[in-house]
Amino acid sequence: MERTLGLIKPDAIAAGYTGKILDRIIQAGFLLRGLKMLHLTRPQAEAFYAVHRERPFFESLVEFMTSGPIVAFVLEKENAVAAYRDLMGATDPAKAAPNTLRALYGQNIERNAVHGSDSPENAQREIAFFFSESELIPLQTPTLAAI
Ligand code: FUP
Repeated sequence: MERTLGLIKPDAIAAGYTGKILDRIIQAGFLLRGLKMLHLTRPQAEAFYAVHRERPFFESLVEFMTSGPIVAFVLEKENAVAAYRDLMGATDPAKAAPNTLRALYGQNIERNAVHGSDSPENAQREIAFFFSESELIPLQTPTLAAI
């Protein structure tokens, strides 16, 4: 089993897609190990996207990512990193495969609804960016029906 870090971005939350996106993820067989809503500060957004610091879209991206709350989550599944990137679709929603999260809920290459780690190494770093070990659920808790 592998873990990955996902985000629902401010555009998708403002548009009311939070529940639909989480439902798609759960129905696709990912286990939710951690979940929180937060509003990134500018230094946090700059640190999270530090790898893009020299890119022309960096300033606009930081502005967007701090424009409203986000939802952060840790997913677990076999090949979770690649599987969740498949579910998200291409960075540009216009190029994303039909029925992917970005095709369904993204507006453009910046306001593209969701984020997912791009490698297991980055997943570890990004999970630690948002969650302490004690905030991650190690085992699936029983459902109400099973109690
Ligand atoms: P992805 O891994 O699919 O999220 O894509 P990238 O790491 O290439 O880009 C990270 C984020 O930068 C994207 F989600 C949105 C933003 N971005 C832009 O705003 N403009 C671009 O041309 C490329 C990326």
